[in-house]
Amino acid sequence: WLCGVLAPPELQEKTLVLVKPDAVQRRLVGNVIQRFERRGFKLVAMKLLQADQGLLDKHYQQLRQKPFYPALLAYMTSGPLVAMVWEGYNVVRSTRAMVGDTDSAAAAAGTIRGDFSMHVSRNVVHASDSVETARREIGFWFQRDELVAWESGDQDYTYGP
Ligand code: IDP
Repeated sequence: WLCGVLAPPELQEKTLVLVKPDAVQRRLVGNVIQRFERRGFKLVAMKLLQADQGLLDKHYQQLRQKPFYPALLAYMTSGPLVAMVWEGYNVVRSTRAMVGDTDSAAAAAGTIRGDFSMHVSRNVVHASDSVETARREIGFWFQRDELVAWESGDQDYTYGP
């Protein structure tokens, strides 16, 4: 039965999505999940947690010198967030397109940020920006055994034979 579980490598690309604390407070978690499910991506890990500074310092290591970093840290630790790993063909690139521009005002309608957020400082979701970043970020947020490999019954209908 294991043969069925092993999708080809190009279908196993993974990305980290965080549903940020503003979105949890605003009861948008289901809506965000639904968009990725509906697209056809496969959920392989998910948890609700309260992030601490140590984790965020690693996650946002490129931004630690930015003037807005203290505010970003306060926002990201203000309440629980939902961390998820989604898998599928070109999932990193597709997810970034679905999330929309960092600046909510520039995010296209139809994107998550374009539909649900008003300001860069409360922009609802995070999504990894490259396959390499995703690999690193997933390692910050999840233990290896928290990722579940499972056979997706609709694979032929989603990707073709
Ligand atoms: P991204 O989330 O679209 O990848 P990054 O530039 O990596 O964008 O920034 C990470 C996060 O930092 C943003 O999603 C946003 O929450 C926050 N951020 C970025 N720029 C600003 C800013 O100018 N003011 C406040 N927060 C910002």
